[in-house]
Amino acid sequence: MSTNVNTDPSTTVSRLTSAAPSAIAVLEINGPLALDFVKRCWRPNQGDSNLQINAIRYGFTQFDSLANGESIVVCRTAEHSVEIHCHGGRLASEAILRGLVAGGAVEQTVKLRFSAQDTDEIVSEAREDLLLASTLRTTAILLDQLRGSLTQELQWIRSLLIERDIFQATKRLTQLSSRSQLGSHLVEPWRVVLAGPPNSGKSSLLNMLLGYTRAIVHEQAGTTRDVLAEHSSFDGWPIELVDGAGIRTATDAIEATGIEQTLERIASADCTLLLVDRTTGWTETHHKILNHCSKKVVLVVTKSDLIGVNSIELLERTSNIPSSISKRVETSSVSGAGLKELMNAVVAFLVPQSLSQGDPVPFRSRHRHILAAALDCIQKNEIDAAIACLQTQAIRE
Ligand SMILES: Nc1nc2c(ncn2[C@@H]2O[C@H](COP(=O)(O)OP(=O)(O)OP(=O)(O)O)[C@@H](O)[C@H]2O)c(=O)[nH]1
Ligand SMILES: [Mg+2]
Repeated sequence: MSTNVNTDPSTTVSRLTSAAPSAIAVLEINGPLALDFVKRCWRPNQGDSNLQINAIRYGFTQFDSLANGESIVVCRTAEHSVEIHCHGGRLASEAILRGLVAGGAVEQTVKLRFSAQDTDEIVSEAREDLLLASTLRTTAILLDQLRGSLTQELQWIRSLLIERDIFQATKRLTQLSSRSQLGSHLVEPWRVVLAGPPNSGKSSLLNMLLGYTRAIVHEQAGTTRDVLAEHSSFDGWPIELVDGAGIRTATDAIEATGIEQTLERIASADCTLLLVDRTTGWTETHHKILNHCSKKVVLVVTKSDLIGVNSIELLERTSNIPSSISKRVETSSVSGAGLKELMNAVVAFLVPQSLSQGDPVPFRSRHRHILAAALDCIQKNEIDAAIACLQTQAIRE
């Protein structure tokens, strides 16, 4: 395909798969001239270049560019629609997309592509977020919303309001709102920060939880200085684990900066794992860290392999651990003891409600605002306004 051809606004090309590198990327060409576009840039490995609907064909790209000779699979999915499946590396798919644009097609963002395809905005949003979901569990929840769970629930609540069944409508709206927190983490991970004095075992625990050595572990106190963040999942929920500098009076300016950054992360964390080394016990530093924790805290007594007594009991008897820390777990990064229990405690904290297959979940801030607005109207006894909040137009952006 030669470059600098006049742009044809009726032919669009979109990337249907995530921009993140993956095994395979899928591009879609749409429009009355889609077939011509594909025929100009594709050389079949055998046979002619006729494309029957739903037939899968193999071949190579033929552009006047670096994308020339790339192995691709071509499938005409409808009269005016053709998919190109290519290697999923960012540059390989980008080169083909650029080749098509240079040939005159117009690039369409995936958001616009999905909006054009779906009559329901929530379905488009679920389709978009599915590209970014990182676990099977969150993928399944988004698939439920793609199949209409949230839309149907909003319609159902709306019909309850029309019938003036305010009690049931409020109950269902409240239940839906209670899933907002969970819904906001289907793509964005929960942030879990490991905090404690130097040498309490933060980096060792990070490595154990990740299942590979990410952070340097050393007996010298003050080993970690930079903040380290890695993505993982606990029981299918996306988690970002953060390790940082041990909290103490800094010995130099670099360590002071690291401690400052770690305290900032603690303050904004969804959950803090407050580590107490069982050989040193609870200290004033733990109180200081606790003052920075804005949300949930799990007390983790580390190095349980070192002494044979129940250190949590010992700790509770000998120190003034605030009773506000209700979750306490004992772990060993040597034996792996307590890790499963710790992960369960974190999940129980972050995802307190249970979810069944097909349950509706508000997963965008737009949905949360609609629910809040509807509940607010009901509280003011403005039922028609609440109905208006939930009607289809309001569900669209
Ligand atoms: N026996 C035993 N030793 C541990 C355990 N966890 C950590 N250690 C040891 O404790 C020392 C400090 O461990 P780190 O994981 O580097 O501690 P840290 O909290 O990250 O320390 P800083 O980065 O200096 O703040 C190392 O010598 C580890 O081998 C454990 O569960 N059991
Ligand atoms: Mg460390």
